[in-house]
Amino acid sequence: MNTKSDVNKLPQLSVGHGDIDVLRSIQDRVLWLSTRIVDYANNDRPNLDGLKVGGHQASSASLVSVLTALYFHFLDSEDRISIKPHASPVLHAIQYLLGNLDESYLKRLREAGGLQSYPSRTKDPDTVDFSTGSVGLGAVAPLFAAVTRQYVDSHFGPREKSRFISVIGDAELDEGNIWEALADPATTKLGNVMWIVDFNRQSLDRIIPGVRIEQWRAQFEAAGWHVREVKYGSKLSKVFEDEASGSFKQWFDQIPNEQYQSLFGLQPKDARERFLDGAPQGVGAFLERYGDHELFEILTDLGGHDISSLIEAFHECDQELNKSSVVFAYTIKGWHLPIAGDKRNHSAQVSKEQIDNLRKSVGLLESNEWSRFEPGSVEDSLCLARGKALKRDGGSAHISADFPQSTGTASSGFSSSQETFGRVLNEISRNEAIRPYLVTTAPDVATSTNLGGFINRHGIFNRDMKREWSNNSIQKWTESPNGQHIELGISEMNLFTLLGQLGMSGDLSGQSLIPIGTVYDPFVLRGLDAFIYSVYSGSKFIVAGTPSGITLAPEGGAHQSTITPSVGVELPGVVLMEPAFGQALDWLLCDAIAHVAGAKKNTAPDLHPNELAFYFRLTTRSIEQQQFNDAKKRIGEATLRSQVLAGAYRLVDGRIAINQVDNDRAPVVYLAASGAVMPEVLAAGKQLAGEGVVAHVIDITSLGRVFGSWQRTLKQGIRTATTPSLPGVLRTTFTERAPIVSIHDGSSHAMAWLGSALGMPQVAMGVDNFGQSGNIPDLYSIHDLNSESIINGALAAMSLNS
Ligand SMILES: Cc1ncc(C[n+]2csc(CCOP(=O)(O)OP(=O)(O)O)c2C)c(N)n1
Ligand SMILES: [Mg+2]
Repeated sequence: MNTKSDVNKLPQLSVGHGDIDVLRSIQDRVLWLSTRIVDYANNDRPNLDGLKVGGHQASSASLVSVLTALYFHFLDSEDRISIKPHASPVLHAIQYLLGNLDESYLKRLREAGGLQSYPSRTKDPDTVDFSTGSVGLGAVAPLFAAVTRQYVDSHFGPREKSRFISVIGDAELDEGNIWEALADPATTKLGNVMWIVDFNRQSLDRIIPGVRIEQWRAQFEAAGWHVREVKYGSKLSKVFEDEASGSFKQWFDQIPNEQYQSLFGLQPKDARERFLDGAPQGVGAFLERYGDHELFEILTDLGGHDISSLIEAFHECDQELNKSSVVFAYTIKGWHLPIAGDKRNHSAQVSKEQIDNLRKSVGLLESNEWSRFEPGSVEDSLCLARGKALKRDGGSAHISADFPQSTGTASSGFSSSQETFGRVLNEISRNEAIRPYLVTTAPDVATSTNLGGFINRHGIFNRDMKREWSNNSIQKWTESPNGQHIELGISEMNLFTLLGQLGMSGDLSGQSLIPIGTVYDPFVLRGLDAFIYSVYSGSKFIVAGTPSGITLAPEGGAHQSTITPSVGVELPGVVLMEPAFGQALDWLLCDAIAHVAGAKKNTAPDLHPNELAFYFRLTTRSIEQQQFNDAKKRIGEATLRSQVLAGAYRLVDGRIAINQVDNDRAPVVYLAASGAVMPEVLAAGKQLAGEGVVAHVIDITSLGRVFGSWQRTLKQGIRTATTPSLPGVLRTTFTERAPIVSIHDGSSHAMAWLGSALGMPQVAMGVDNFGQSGNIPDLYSIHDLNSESIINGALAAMSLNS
């Protein structure tokens, strides 16, 4: 039973946290403000474009009790919390009452520069620990933040305890990424994780069919979680105390969601009849003792709106030191609003008259409807006290080290970029000033992406020492609390979610890290939502997609990536790198590591200021390194390095290559390419030179940076109504006006803008069909990437120019 008098007996309800009546009064105000925030944006703010502004009053009302209990009683300043996207008005209403948000923002929901429709770490004016919006992603983020904290505590000493809390919608449980997250051994036994499911049995379209709780309970328990239900409010609990209530309770637990939800639209008398439809013998007779109105109140009295029951459940979860917990809080979508429980209430809004009634019911007038509580009132005192108690000392431990520009990893003879990646990483981890901050992770592809050397040297992270059962001198994968690789099962979603959280550990766990993940390039797309989520949240990390393209030839079409370069180029905050040569990769990786560590601004000129994630698209194809060394001699190491970092350099100067007296009158063409296909490009260039064509070979080391520079200069021109200048990187590499052939082991589309940037005709060559198994010569021939096709492409480009 959860009456007010019982609350005082709760063990953890300490003095200073306010009693339940005060919390209820705050809860009413939170309901009012969150409803009015949406109402104002839609009905009071001038609407310039005629679009419905939107907002979710019902989804918000569903959580006012849970969030009031959390913010005004349960949370500590060190806790980190993720809040269901559609309850953002509740979050901001609470931040306002706590003194963390200026009143003016309450009128600015869904307005540019105002409150975001869904909680945003990077765009909201008040503190948001986890962005949410794409359901499921923000839900699991705190779980991976807790994994990160465990790692940080283990390597850098324990921080002050944080609980990682997720408040999620019940339909979010339909998203597969939730179950991928729960299933991974890396996320188990985290006693500081608590999820609260807003169990309102409604999604966007419908009442969720049947009764799902048994299934959810079994799934969470199977993953080792503690499951707690907060189902009955105090009125229901009181009724169930009566021994004669057995059949009623049984029916209340069994009644299908659709039937139960339909009660909300009925008059109390009809609700009784509806509830009893299909009920077993005896239920009707038992309920005779209650009048229609009283019965309606009992039937709709759910635990997710009973603050004391919620608090009790949260504290119970706190006792679980070795298990994550999930609380199913039974709630009503649209609680205490006229749209409560209505199956079409997801985006419904209450009328002006209903707003007036709600305002009146919480004792406010139009003149003071936005005010905080009366100064000196008990509610005001609690708001002030909680505002103070939840203040967090910011401050993240930055990494201060001298970051090398190069590891000096030898690049001569033949090597592949994937192999060089492994060697550079290994080399950089010898630097004791940097080594402690490096953390790698992979979804079951660590060995096949060349992380093996790093893992042999630095081990696998496990919070417990693990016994080694088989001695393997080649693969020494010791698992210990000191290990620096977090091995995941095959879930690219988990990879990018974890990378995202590792890359925010400065903010969320007080210690910055340098996270590096590897993944087969085609499967970047399996984790794409989490990749987007992580950069949207402001995380910094490095990811290597390897191997990539059709160059992993015998592996066949299912493993060949074609559209990933576009993803890397187009995703804001992501920098796509695809160096062909080892030395270039070494420079780029060293630079990316320094950048992720927050050690410096970019060293390369013209760079986008908002670079967050560095995406290296690599290959297992071994290629001759000599050509790069020749270019280094010609250009000079320092200049070449800055060009490589800026995204492109001239690998072959066609004018030198043709070695022809009448050089000036020779036709000119650019062969611009990235990565694995470079040997074919060089061969084509050589042949063209032999035929008297000036064929400059441009190695695009970072398509992302070149594109970013171009777009920035264009936008600058557009904004200032001036002729856009050509960005430095294009000016220094494409020094003369000539047609272009782009060649890429990826969709031809990703580089197809180059001609437009340079104002010249372009032939874009790439892989625009699904692949198949084969060897590289066969596949390059099938996809027109062999040197003969490239030469024909060059001729086509030159003819377009004539
Ligand atoms: C990945 C994703 N798919 C679809 C949506 C659109 N959408 C927004 S809310 C919602 C239903 C959410 O239901 P629930 O989580 O139960 O929240 P409630 O509104 O009931 O509190 C859907 C489908 C979304 N935001 N994200
Ligand atoms: Mg729901």
